[in-house]
Amino acid sequence: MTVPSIRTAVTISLVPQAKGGPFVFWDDLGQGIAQAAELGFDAIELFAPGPDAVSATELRKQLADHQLKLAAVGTGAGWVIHKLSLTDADAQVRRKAVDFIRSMIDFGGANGAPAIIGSMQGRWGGSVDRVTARGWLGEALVELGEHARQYNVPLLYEPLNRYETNLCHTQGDGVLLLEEAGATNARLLADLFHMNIEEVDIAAGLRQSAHWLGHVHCVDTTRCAAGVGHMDWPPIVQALREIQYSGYVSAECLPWPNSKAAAEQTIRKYRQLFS
Ligand code: LER
Ligand code: MN
Repeated sequence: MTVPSIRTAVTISLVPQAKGGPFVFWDDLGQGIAQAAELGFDAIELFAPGPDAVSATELRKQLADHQLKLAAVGTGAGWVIHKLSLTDADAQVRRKAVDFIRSMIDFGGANGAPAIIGSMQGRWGGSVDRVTARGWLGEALVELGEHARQYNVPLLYEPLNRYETNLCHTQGDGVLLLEEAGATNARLLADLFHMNIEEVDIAAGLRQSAHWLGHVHCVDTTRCAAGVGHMDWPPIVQALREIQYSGYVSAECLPWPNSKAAAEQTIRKYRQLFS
């Protein structure tokens, strides 16, 4: 169906506090997995409340039964539920944030999947200046990337738009952050929703990430499923081909008009774009 190098994933959220967020399937892991398989996705991306919400063994079995992979696990529950961030002014909170992400790396790693650092990066402000916060973030990306190595997966770092962080907004700046920190086992996550707000040119941003690119949240300008918006797709597909991107395109999008329709729309558009 799709070219072997680009694989497809769809999101499942098990975090009630994230209701209203950009996830296709909600609450019921088994049902989400069954629907993802039925539609022909290669994998699911899981947003879980913590490392113990689902047993890694049980997850492995359910995925194997449906011939699905785990593409990635989100860590945003550490922020949404526990208000932990890697750039909090309080060293104890920063340490708890690192520990939470370590446990999510273990959870994902047990199923061959990387963990994503998005909202857990936090923001600078108050008593913490930008350079200090970027320094703490860089150190955490090194430490957590090294922790992920044992599972042969990278750590995924996601630049976010200006309304969600003030630390790093673009792929180009993400490359700088990883290079300056020496985070050699971290890779960038390109979320086209954030990129549509922050990049001068989305395709150029993807080219800038080049070998640092590890995952794509592939959604439309509306944050609905690909195809439900005014994204200019041909240059994006061309850029991914040029940099020989071989990771997942994942539907971290709103369940609009409902979960099933968003998933169907996504897989239809992914096949059209990436076949
Ligand atoms: C949040 O806007 C987002 O895109 C997530 O992937 C961050 O964890
Ligand atoms: Mn995202």
